[in-house]
Amino acid sequence: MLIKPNPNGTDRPFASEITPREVFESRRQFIQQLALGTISGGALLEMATRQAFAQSATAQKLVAKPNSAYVVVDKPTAYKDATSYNNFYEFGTDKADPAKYAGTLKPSPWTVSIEGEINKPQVLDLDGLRKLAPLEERIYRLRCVEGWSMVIPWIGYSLSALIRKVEPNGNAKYIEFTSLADKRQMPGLGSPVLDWPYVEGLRLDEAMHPLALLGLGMYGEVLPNQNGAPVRVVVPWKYGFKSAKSIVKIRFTRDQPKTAWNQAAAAEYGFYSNVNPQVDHPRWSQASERRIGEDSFFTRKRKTLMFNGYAEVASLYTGMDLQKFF
Ligand SMILES: Nc1nc2c(c(=O)[nH]1)N[C@H]1C(S)=C(S)[C@@H](COP(=O)(O)O)O[C@H]1N2
Ligand SMILES: [Mo]
Repeated sequence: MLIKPNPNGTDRPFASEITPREVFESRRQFIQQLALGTISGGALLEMATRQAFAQSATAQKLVAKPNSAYVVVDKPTAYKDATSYNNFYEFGTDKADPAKYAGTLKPSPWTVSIEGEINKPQVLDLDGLRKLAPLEERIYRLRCVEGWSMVIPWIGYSLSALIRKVEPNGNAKYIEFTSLADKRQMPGLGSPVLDWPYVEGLRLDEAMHPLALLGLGMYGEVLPNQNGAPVRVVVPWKYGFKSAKSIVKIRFTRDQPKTAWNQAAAAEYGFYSNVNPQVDHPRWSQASERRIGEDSFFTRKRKTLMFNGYAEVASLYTGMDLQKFF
């Protein structure tokens, strides 16, 4: 995000304002079916997987029940795109680097240490994490601060289930997530682009919102390494960088965590980083976005929605100046 002067890219000129008929028709049909309720979450996933020719033959399947409360109107991004256009700086800063180099990450065995202002500190292994709550499939939009977005069928459960299990005490106001930082597994750590390890955080009430997800899989399988195997956070109403990958530590704190991107450039990446089309990044607009997979010559950019379209989180920020607390 600090690499290119404008990662959002210059807008391409549009040869035509008209969407090709085929694209328009299929989109209209899709939306009609959604409106009629003839497409279920499961069917949406099936469509996503059908697009996903390149889905790994070896990846472990992960069974999850589609949660129809968390389905978006937009078509899921093709698996191939979601797994080959990534930000995971521990493996390099190019979008293609994580898919190329994350093969050295060992997602098993894995443990997450849960510490800080809680009554029940503990270390959970993968089995413990997968059994902590019923696995759900939820289709979420993910909007990167750089100006692109995807739609991904995640597998996991509300982070609140884990939080309740460890019993935060009265001092716990924030929650901090730390990603793995192991030079032997992560070639990108050699570059000082961020102060490793990658750290992210939320206010505790944000983390308790049912939308905040502890992610263990996507597209019916365990997380691919480049997407943050074996466990990550997914906070769909915030810019993508709030969703830390490959986490090894969850710490409950009194004070606001020092997060990696905020430490690197506080004027550009605030602690809250809620998706907000009205608050521009100092170097580019946040008013619209490019949907990965749609970026053909004819495709117009999409308007970015407040809280990435997740208006139900607005009450978390009542009375806050969202220009100031960006
Ligand atoms: N540990 C770690 N987590 C990370 C990042 C990173 O570089 N390192 N990049 C973030 C950014 S900027 C985005 S947009 C999302 C991308 O997630 P995806 O590759 O699964 O789409 O991961 C986030 N989580
Ligand atoms: Mo991002």
